[in-house]
Amino acid sequence: MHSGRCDINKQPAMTIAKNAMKKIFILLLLFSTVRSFGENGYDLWLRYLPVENQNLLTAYRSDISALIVSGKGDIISSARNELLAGLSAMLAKKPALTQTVSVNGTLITGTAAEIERIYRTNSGELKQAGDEGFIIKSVLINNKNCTVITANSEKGVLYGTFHFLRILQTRQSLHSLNIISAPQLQLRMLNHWDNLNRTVERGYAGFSNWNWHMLPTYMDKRYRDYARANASVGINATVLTNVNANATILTASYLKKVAALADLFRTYGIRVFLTARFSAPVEMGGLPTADPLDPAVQQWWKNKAAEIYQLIPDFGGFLVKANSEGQPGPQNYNRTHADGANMLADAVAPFKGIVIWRAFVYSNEVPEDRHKQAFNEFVPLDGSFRNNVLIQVKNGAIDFMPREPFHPLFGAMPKTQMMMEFQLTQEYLGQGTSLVFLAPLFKETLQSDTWRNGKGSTVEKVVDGSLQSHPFNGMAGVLNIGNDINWCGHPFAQANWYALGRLTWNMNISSEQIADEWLKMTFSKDEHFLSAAKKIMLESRDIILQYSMPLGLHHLITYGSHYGPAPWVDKGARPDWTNVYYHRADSFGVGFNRTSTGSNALGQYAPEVQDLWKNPAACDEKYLLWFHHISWSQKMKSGRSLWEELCYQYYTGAARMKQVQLEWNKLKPFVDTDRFEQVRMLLQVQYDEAIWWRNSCVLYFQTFSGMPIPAGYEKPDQTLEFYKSLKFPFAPG
Ligand code: GCW
Repeated sequence: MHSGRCDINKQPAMTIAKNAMKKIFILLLLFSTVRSFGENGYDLWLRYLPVENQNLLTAYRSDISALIVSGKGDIISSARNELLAGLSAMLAKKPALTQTVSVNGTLITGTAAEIERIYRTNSGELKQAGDEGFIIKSVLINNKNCTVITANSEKGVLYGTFHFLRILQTRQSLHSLNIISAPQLQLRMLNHWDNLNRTVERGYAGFSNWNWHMLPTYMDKRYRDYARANASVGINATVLTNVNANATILTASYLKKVAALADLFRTYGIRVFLTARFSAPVEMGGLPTADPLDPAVQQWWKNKAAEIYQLIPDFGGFLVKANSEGQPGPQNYNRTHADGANMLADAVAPFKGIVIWRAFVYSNEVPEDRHKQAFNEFVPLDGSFRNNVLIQVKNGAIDFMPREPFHPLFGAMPKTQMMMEFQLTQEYLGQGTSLVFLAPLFKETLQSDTWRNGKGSTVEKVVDGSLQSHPFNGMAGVLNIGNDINWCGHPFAQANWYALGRLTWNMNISSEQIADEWLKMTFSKDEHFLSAAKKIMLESRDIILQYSMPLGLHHLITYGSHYGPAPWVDKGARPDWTNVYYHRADSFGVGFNRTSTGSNALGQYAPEVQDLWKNPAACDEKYLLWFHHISWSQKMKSGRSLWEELCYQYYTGAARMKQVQLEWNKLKPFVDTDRFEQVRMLLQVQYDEAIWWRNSCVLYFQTFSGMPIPAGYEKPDQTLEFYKSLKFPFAPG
C-alpha cells in the first residue's frame, strides 16, 4: 500500500548525498555561530576552557583523579558545584567523587574539622589562615599523592577552591603546592549605585542587574553568576542600592526581594547591605522629624532593623550618604555626622550590624575649597563614632578624578576606622568607551605615604588598620556592572572588577600580576598576546591622564553627564560644579593654588607631605596644577614651558592612543572575532575622544595663554566654538 511516506531506500544516491551535505552545512553554520556567540564575555574570568596542552592535561588528570568534598553546608555545596564544573570543563573529564583516599591524585576539600578523619591540618597553619583564609597543600595520605584544600570556615574552603581553579586556569603546576592565604581586609565590598527603577547612576553597562519588579519569585541566572564571580575574587559584601537612596527599599515588600538575593548570596559567602535614606522615618514612618536624637526616630530605626534581621539574619548593615549633594542627613536638624551614624549604629548593633558612613560631603553654602570640606567636617569628630561605624573615604578629596593625591583624611583620624572607596565605574575615565585598567590608580593611592605615624605610614596601613591599631577594616568599589551580556560593557572593564577583588584580598599584588591573571583567564594564555595586551592595560591609565587631565588638571568634564571635555563650563548650580572653579586659567597661568598662599588645602596633610608638594619647583609634576597656579611660561623639568608641556602631554596622549589601536590590531589572531571587533571599535571611539579632548583643551587654554601651538603639532581641524557646541543629551549614566 502506498503510504505517502518517502522511502529512503528508494531515494536516488544524488539526493541522499545532497541532503547529507545540507546537514553538514547546517551543522557547520551552527558550530561557527555558537563559537562566535560563545565569546560574548558573559563568563567573565571563569571560562574554564579545556587544557590545550596534551602533556599538561595528562598531568592534571593524574593530579586530580578523584575528589572528596566534605561537608553539607550551602557554601560547601557552592564549592563542590564550582569544582565539578571547572574541573569537568578544563580536564574534559568529571573527576570521580569518593569518600576515602585510595588512589593517587585525590583532591580533598572541606573545613579542617570536616576532613579531620582523612587529614589533620597543622594548627599553626590554620591560625595563619584565620577566619576566611585557606590552605592548599600537596600531601601524602595513605602513601598516595593528594592535594588538600582546607580552611577554618566553609567560606575559606570556597575561596581556596576558586584559588585552586585559578591555578589550573592559568595552567600552573599542581605539584608541591604549599599555599596559605588570608585576606588582608575583612570587609571586601561592592557598592552598587543602582536605583530601584533599574537605572544605574554613572552606569555604562545597561540597566541594573537587579530586576526588582520580578523579585523575589523570579531569580535571574545572573544573580548566581554574579555571586560566583565575586566569591572567585574574595568579595564578601555588597550594597545593593544607590547611595543617593530611596526609602522604598526599606518597605516590607522590597525587603522580601532583598532577602531573596541575600539567601542566594549567602551560599557564596556574601552579605547584603542596603543604603539608608536618612529621612525614611518621615517619608515612610510618618514621623514629623528624622532628628537622630529624637527617641521616636531612634525607635523607628530600631524597629526597622529588627524587621530586616528577621528576614535576613546576617544582614550587613547600612551605607549612608548624608548631607551631601542634596541627600538628607543629621545636619538638617543641627546634629553632627557622628550623631547620625551612631543612631543607626545603635539600631543594628544588637544584630552585629555595622554602619558605613561616607565622608564624601561638601556644601555649597560653605565658601571653602571643596578639597578641604570633608576633612574640616570629620576630623573634629575623631573618637566620637561607635565601634560599629566605619567612615568610608574616597581615594581623593575631590571626586574619583583620574588622578588625585590621596585624601587628607587618611591617617588624620587615629581614633576612627576608615574604609577605602574606589570607583570601578569609569565616571571620569572615559566612561563606557575607554580601555582603562584601574589597578595602577588604586595602587598609587594605597602606596602613598601619609606620614601620620612617621615614614612608611601608607594609606594601605591606614586602610588595613595596622597603622592605628583598628581591629576592623575594609575596602569598597563602586561597581561597573549592568545587564549588558558581558556585565561591564567594555570587555576590558571586567578587569577592574577583578582587580578590586584581588586587591581587597591582598593590597600587595602588583598591577602586572592582576593583569596577567585576568588576561590569561579572560582572553588567552599565549605569551605573545599576554605581553602585548598587558602593556596596553598597564599603560592605559597613564594615556588617558595625558590626553584628558595632564599635570594635575582635573574636573574638566561636561556638566551633568561628565562625558567628554568641557573646561569652559563656568555656570552651574553651585560654583564647585563648574570647571573654571578647578582649573582657574587666566592670562598669567593655570592651576588651583592650594598652598598657604591659596586655599591651603595642602595644610591638611602631614608636614612631610606638605614639604613634598608645597614648592612648585620640587612638586611632582603629576600634582603640579592640583596644588599650584603656574605661569604659562614657567620652565618645566623637560625644559619646555608650561604651555608647551601641556600641549606635549595632550598630543602625546592622543598619539599613544593611535599606537594602542595598532597594537590591538596585531592581536587579532589571538582573540575571538566578537571580542576582537568590539575592542577594535571601542578603541576607535576612544581615539576619536582623545583627539576631541586634546583639541578642545588646547584651543580653550590657548585663549588664556595666547601662545601658539608648538611647531610640529597638527592643528585642530575644528574651532573652539565647534567643540563648545557639542551636546550629548542622552549620554548614559
Ligand atoms: O562622583 C559623584 C557622582 C555622583 C555620585 C557622587 C557620590 C552617587 O557624580 O553621581 O552620587 O559622586 O559619590 O555620592
